[in-house]
Amino acid sequence: MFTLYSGPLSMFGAKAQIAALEKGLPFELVMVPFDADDRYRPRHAEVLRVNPKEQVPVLVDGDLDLFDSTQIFEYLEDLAPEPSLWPREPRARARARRLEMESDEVFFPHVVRLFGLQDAMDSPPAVAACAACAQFQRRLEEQLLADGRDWLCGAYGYTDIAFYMAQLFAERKGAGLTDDMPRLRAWRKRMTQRPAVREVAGPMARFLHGAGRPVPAFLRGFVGAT
Ligand SMILES: N[C@@H](CCC(=O)N[C@@H](CS)C(=O)NCC(=O)O)C(=O)O
Repeated sequence: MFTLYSGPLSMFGAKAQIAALEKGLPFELVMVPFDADDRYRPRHAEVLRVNPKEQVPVLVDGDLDLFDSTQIFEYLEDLAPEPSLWPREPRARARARRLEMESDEVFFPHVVRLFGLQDAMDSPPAVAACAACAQFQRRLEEQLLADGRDWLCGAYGYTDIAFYMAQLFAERKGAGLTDDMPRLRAWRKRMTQRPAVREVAGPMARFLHGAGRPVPAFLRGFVGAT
């Protein structure tokens, strides 16, 4: 049994938590403090001990300390190879890993830029960040979900988990899915129906609601709002 340190609005922690639930692995979840200014203060002692970047998620399994959601994915995959959450074929696997990385490191940074621009969504940097998000999402809509495919990289897996969390935050910050992305909307609905995803997205929606923050429309069912 390992311990996973995450935060109530940690999109990277949520990735790791969903994956652990999908694998059916027993674990203890520790939510680190998170203040009204969206800062992880005070830092949890275990997060400080394990991660020089002082970020969640952190996983502690006996004498093994890990940080970074993608590193945690790899450990979970080795711990519980079934159900596999990466494609088996090497090129398909490489492509899935590439998109998982792009979701975190190409798409999500545009969303992060919007965090500080919520009162200036008409400003050139905000417009550019929204355009970059739309371009990325359109690529998935047109290329990956074509031909009736249900998941981004073949079977359901880590890439779906990573992009679900990244787009959830894009939605919160004004760069969400648009009406011309019906396949991504259907994919998101499929994602939101998965028990592992519900177990993580539900508390996140309720945390937002409890803090008086907007809840994305596709998550409002979790808080009983319309
Ligand atoms: N690449 C890392 C990113 C982790 C990350 O940015 N974590 C955020 C929460 S979602 C955090 O702890 N931020 C606190 C800070 O940077 O001060 C991963 O995949 O785990």
